[in-house]
Amino acid sequence: MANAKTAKSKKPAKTPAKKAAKPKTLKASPAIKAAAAKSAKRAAKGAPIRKAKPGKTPAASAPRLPGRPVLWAMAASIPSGKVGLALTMMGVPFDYRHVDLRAGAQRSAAFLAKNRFGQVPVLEHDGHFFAQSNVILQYLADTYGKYAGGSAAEEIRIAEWLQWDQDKMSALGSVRFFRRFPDMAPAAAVVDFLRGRATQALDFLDRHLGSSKFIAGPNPTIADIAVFPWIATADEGGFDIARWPNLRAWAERFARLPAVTHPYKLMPTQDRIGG
Ligand SMILES: N[C@@H](CCC(=O)N[C@@H](CS)C(=O)NCC(=O)O)C(=O)O
Repeated sequence: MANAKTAKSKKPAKTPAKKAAKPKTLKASPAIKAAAAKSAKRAAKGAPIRKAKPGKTPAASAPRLPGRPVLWAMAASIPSGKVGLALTMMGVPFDYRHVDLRAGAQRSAAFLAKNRFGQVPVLEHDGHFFAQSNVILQYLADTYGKYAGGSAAEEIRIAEWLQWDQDKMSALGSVRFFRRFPDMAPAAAVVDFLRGRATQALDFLDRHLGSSKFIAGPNPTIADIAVFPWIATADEGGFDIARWPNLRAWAERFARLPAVTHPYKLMPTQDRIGG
């Protein structure tokens, strides 16, 4: 979140031409449009896009200028799917740019200029590029004020889970990857080790969800958005979620929320601009 705020505060003022063009690309409510116009005026004067109101957490204060984001990604990539899911659940229309990982597009100079790590997803928003799926989720939650937690303490709890997700769910992702692309798999012992780590993580999550309705507490947050796409595709790694009843119940509960869809259903497979 800090990165996003820093990036926002360094944002150059918009030119009048850009300001005039922006609203045409937005599909937002009148309230959001009014907030956007106000932010743009302040930005033109060199002010930061959003000033935190005293006594309010960042997530609880008004949304910043919500220009239409562009998601640079690949449909089958779970980190990409997290961002697609977050944008969809937050009701944010986005453009989509397919990055052909098989062709090595992520190593091109043009892509590395967007993301030094050479990976998808990348979120382009208001002239800034954001990398690392869970950081992007925090940026979106902060920007749109949704699934962000209602207090500073909750935001920290969510951040802990996002870190856990990166640490532990990556094993699940690797097992899935090596099953999808066996020719790239390392020695069986390595895959077994990763499977063991993933299983331990699922055991842990199942225990936790025995007493917590959603991952970071009683309400759905970006922590759930980060984890759900891994669980929705766990069968591709040979993990049967039915083995973890609390986890399965959570996944069903989460899937009943408005706009929640399987990552493969919501991610475009080719460029989508507008619409
Ligand atoms: N920690 C990163 C991981 C992203 C990641 O692993 N992306 C993969 C696709 S799922 C990628 O771009 N791989 C291409 C490469 O590393 O060359 C995140 O959460 O965004």
